[in-house]
Amino acid sequence: MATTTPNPTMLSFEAKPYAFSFSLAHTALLIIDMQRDFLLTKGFGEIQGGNLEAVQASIAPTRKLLEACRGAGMMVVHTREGHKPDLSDCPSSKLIRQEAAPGNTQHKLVIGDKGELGRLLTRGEYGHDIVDELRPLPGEPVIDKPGKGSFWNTTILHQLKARAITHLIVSGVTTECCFATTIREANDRGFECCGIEEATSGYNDACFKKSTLDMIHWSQGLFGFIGNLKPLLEALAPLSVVMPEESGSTPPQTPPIFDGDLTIPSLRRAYRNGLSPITVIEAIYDKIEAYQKIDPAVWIHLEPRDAALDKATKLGTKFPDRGALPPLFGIPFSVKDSIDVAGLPTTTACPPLAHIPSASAVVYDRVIDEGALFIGKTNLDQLATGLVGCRSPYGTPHSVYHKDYISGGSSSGSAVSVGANLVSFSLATDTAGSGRVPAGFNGIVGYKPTRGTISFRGVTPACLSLDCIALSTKTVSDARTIWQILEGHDPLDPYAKPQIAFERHVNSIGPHSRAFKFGIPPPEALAMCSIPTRRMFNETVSRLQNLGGILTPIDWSPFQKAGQLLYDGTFVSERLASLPDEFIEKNRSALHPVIAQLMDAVIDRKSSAVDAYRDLQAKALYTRHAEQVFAYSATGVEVVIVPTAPTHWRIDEVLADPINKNSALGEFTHCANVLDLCGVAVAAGTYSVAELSGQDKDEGVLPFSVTFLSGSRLDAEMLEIARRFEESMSTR
Ligand code: TIU
Repeated sequence: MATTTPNPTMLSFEAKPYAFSFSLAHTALLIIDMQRDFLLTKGFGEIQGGNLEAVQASIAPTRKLLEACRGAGMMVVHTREGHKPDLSDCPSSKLIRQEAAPGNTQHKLVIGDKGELGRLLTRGEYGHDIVDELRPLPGEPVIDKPGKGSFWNTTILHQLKARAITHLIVSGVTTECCFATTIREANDRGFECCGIEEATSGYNDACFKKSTLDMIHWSQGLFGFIGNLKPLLEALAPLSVVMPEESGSTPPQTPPIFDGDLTIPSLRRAYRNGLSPITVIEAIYDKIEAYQKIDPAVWIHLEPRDAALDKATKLGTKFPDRGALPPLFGIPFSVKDSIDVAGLPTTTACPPLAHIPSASAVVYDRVIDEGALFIGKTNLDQLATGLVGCRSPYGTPHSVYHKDYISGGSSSGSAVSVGANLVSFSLATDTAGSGRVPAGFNGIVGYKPTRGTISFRGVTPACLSLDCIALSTKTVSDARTIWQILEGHDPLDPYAKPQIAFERHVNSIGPHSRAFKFGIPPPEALAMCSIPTRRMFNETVSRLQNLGGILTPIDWSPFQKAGQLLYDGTFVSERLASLPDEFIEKNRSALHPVIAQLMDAVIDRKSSAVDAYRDLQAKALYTRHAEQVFAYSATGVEVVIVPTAPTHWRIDEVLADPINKNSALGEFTHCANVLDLCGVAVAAGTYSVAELSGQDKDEGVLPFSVTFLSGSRLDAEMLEIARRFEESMSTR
């Protein structure tokens, strides 16, 4: 397994009230509001009577700080204060109070009024943007905030948690206003903050700066820490990676060799050092062609090599500066063939349903916008219905570990394309386990975020109210990277959740920062698992305990009942609701026989509207019960751990008994979307085929996979625990 361990380096530098200690991987530089409106003449700040000389003094030190943090690989977040052009997000207190002051001569122009840098503090205007010296690089989040603090009505807390950030180095303007408010807000949410004296300033430094900073570190650190720039730069210096263009030397004449590692941080590093995406495309097409001989059932559509090379060439021309590449520059990916790519047929492995969309799915466009390279569309179980990978007219892919064993489905080709190292990631879907099960059977990560947090627009539904985008990746960190790019409210997706939800605090220091509580299914639920699955699941539990996990009793019944509801209830009828009327009857001969049999059984049930409402009510009740399991309380757990699948079938076993073998595989995955959970399947070692089959003569190994489940919108918490588990597996 590739090692993507974030740099665990602990750094420390002198600060008040005592040294500020932080781990690089869990720290972000936060640069507050270094906007033209606050820093330049004719901007909002000057119009309000602010002393520009004072605030401008912070630009050069902030730039030094920014360069040092970028050089060390630290996350950088920028904020901008401002409002929507219609000012609907600007409270009257902010708009009127100062202007209404008796004898006011200073606040003649207010937010939204026209100034020489554009409408004041209004998004999209020249003055609202960040000064040239501190311009954000692609991939660095820019938080647009309506308040003085950075947390009110923004997604910053979520974005920091999504990257497992617990410590903040804070800079920017103005010290007395947005800088101080942000540190106070961050402190309430559990962050350890250190403000940098030289890299912040305000409009009245003579009166306020010292007091503002003193108040932060007063009383042994009431709100946080205050340090100086120089000791921080000294602490960061040893970690600095000097970019070729910064060093002034000519870039290396021989481009770096591609080592075959397709994980995102590794490719990013190679591209920064001059690797050409053309080299990567050539190498992976060689591999794809070789793999066709091992498994010809992975792809439904493969981009021609020349077309992919052409896109790689254009990408290189579009982004000539290797120090400012978008986050997915040159990252090759595949797409499950139920997800639209404009101009290519979407088949859902069901030729009668094929159509050629004129627009691509939102998820496809997002990754393309960030520089990813599309390689092809992958095989799946027909209508995205199945967990086996044996239900497609385009052939039956097998596990990358063993030709006799199933790939899992329905995102079969997606998982194999990543598991066989043909692409870095795949965009897939997961309704009942379709992203997690095949990930488990191919030794990769299968992540199913909370439903409604990634747009499902442009995807052919399987069971629309339960469908979810899934990501197939090599590592948890890669899954997290893609998730952060894809996430966001889509007002045109009827199942989208609101953008901002209640968020829990972080535990940045002390014993709580590493501890977590987890639950597992009871022994009777695990009894159906194969011998190696049970053995390895027990080992996984011990490993989690060694990582600080506290095994905590949970109520398993909502998980079990929700799983049954999906399989035995009326939700399967929703699969028919997304198809044209009488589609099954009219196309039976063109359908995969198992799918036809399954759909006929659903039609024959003649479920009533009453049945469907009863199931919806049961779903609501079980969801409430599951919320209790993950409650933000002394009894709640952060994650529930389950084997991704109870066993691993051979292809011939599934063909002999297609429906029962399929249903058994969903024992630990069916419940997740019914209960509105998030889940991630993570590789957890291998076992010998002989242990599974009981036949000493059987050769080879198969992958074991564990799935972490957590409550609605607890993705960030879940992924960090999963990442720590994965890290422990690779450093065994
Ligand atoms: N008015 C003032 O001093 N500052 C602000 O309104 N925003 C920030 O501090 N960024």
